[in-house]
Amino acid sequence: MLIEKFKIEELNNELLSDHRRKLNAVAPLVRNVEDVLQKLIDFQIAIPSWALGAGGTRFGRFSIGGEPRNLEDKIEDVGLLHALNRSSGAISLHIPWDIPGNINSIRALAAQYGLRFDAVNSNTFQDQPDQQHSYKFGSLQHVDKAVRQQAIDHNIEVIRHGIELGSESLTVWLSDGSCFPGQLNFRKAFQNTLEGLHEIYKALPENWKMFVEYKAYEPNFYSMSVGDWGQSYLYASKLGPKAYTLVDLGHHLPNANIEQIVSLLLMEGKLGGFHFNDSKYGDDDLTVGSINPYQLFLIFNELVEGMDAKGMTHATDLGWMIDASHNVKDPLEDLLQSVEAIKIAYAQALLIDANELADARNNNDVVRCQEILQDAYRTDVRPLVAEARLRAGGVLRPLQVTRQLKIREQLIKQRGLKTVATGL
Ligand code: AFD
Ligand code: MN
Ligand code: MN
Repeated sequence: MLIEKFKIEELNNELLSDHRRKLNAVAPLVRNVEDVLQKLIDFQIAIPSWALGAGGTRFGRFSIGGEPRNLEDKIEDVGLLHALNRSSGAISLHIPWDIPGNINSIRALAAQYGLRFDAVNSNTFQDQPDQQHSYKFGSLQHVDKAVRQQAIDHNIEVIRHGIELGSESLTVWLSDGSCFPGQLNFRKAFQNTLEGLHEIYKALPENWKMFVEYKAYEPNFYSMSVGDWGQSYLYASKLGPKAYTLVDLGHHLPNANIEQIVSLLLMEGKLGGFHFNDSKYGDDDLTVGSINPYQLFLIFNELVEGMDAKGMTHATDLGWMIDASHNVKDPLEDLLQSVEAIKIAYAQALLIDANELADARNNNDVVRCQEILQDAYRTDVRPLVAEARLRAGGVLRPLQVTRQLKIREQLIKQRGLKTVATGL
């Protein structure tokens, strides 16, 4: 669904005076407002192809209606998000859920919406109907070499698809592990996994990155073969300079200090990117910023400070992606909320004066340290985020517009009420 330029302007015009009033209140509080706005304009967050329909839970799945039926529809949905917020200019595909039929027309369709292809994701956590060996007892860690080889071959095939699409990274998330004590030899599982990752690593093109994603538990409940950042870091270090750790915000045990993990991985040059979401208990895949926006802000504070210390480019030197699932909200609205939450946290982190914070730290002025952080966090930066969106050609209020234009109703008319996306 394309939204015409004039429509966007018309919608913005009605809100412009209200926007200006709010912007004028916050802009003078920001030291380097033009620089902040440019950074916000540049910052793009990739949308995963599996987040555009109703994910459901293991108990059930409730249709939203008008869900994408195929890869073309998924690209169209991300294109719509990007037209509204100008911050979702990339899509991340899961193979084999989203194998492009005609690569040229898929590339042309994405280009039409101004989208690029972000990391490609492999899948060795499910058995496919035509698959020879089962992943029931793991993939790269498996005791049987034939199963391991099948998983390696699959990942190499995913890289091949990625090359055709113009992706530049592979994300490997392994559901491997064990459900019961004694089931696995930890060392052998690690060594097998490392060996397999090595084979995959060798197939990466020169300019590619490999992201090794960790997860504390689920679907295995006793051990995971890449269970935490330490294990991921170990694999990434042994693999070589193209391998990095990927942090999914929902993949830690409760109360983990994620911002500290982020800071140290960044310091070591081994932080590859993010899967943003939010959670209360586990891998809940909730809307970014819906449960713990302060934690998100603290993470961005470490990112901005750590990337600046290394002279990195915020927008492009790490992989930024959402990884969420939707049970009760319209996925398009949910994703707009997530992107907005990320940009708000980023904008707040950009407000922090690193020198001032360093000075407070050096004087052991703990109170001032907290004040500096919370001053930034409690600044309403929403008008800045909206201004960046406006300048980039987006709409001032994406959520409001989605409802005004009755996007979901239109999609239901176009696609039907009971459609299910591939992979869901
Ligand atoms: C998993 C991981 C991961 C994977 C996805 C598949 O977070 O990134 O690709 O779900 O649906 O929990
Ligand atoms: Mn993830
Ligand atoms: Mn997850």
